[in-house]
Amino acid sequence: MARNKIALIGSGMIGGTLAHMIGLKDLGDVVLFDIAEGIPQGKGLDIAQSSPVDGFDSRLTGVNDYAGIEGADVCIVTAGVPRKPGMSRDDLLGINLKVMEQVGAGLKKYAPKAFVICITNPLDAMVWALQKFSGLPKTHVVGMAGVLDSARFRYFLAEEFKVSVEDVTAFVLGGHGDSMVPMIRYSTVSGIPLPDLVKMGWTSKEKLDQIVQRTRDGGAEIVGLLKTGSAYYAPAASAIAMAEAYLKDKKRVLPCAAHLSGQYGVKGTYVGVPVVIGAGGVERIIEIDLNKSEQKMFESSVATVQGLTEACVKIAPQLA
Ligand code: A3D
Repeated sequence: MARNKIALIGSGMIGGTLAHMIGLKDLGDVVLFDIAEGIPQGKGLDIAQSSPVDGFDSRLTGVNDYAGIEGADVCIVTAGVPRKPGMSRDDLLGINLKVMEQVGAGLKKYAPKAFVICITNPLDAMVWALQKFSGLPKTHVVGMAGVLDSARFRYFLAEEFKVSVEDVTAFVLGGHGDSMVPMIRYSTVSGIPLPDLVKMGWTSKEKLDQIVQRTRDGGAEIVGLLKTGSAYYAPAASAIAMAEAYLKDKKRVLPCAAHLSGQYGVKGTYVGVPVVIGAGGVERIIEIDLNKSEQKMFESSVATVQGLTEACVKIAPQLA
């Protein structure tokens, strides 16, 4: 059986980390693509030289031509620019939209059957544009944000409760940005919902509110510390979980930016919701019950995302 081919469109901080993780997990052969000459080739060679030490057989190559991604099973897109301190994700819209147009054309020509995971910010608008530019099925173009936002939430909660991160489940709905909606009611420690843990005295409502806010600001906290770019280890790990769910038909339930066609009362927008990922791509969108305040937060998050997609249409009217 042929090995899986995983194409990484963008070989910067996240792209390089993805390539290394794919090697360590032996998920398949990797093609790193970038417009910067030498970067994908250099990173590919460096990681390949670690393979005898770590004992993996993934082949890693670097290319500057989309022909190199031909026939990829999975494409993970990080091409574009990241934030600098003081910038919001939305400030990246104009420049990264142009990048999505090029990536979309490359995917359409060389990898029309791939499962595509977009990471480029502003995430929900970029994945929406990428699906339109590429023309790939909506089930096969998805955005990574919810897995990362939930992981941040889980990490902070595990720290607060002094329990293993493995026993904390959490998820975050809505757009990737300040309007994301961490779902307190649906987040648990081994099945015990957070509101019950407040009643049990494990934490206070105020502390929980602080954790929610820190989760919302999770990306900015790291940008502020790094000063020259944004987070890359946890974003890469999150995208790998999605790729693995597809390649191994795991049918994992993960929060992802998925195309809504009426679910949650939303049509034609990509936004973060829980989905099932398996060999069919996004196989199911899970509609959970929202209470009034969650519904309100979700709607305002959707409105923010729709504002960004409208801004995309102003720049690229063919997206309308
Ligand atoms: P960085 O290290 O700058 O890598 C981006 C790479 O894209 C660079 O190597 C560029 O040369 C390359 N590139 C630029 N233009 C093109 C193009 N037209 N075609 C192909 N490659 C191109 O950034 P990064 O890896 O740290 O971040 C990548 C993206 O992910 C940014 O937009 C970030 O904002 C975003 N990001 C998203 C999340 C989410 O949770 C959604 C988290 C962290 C970063």
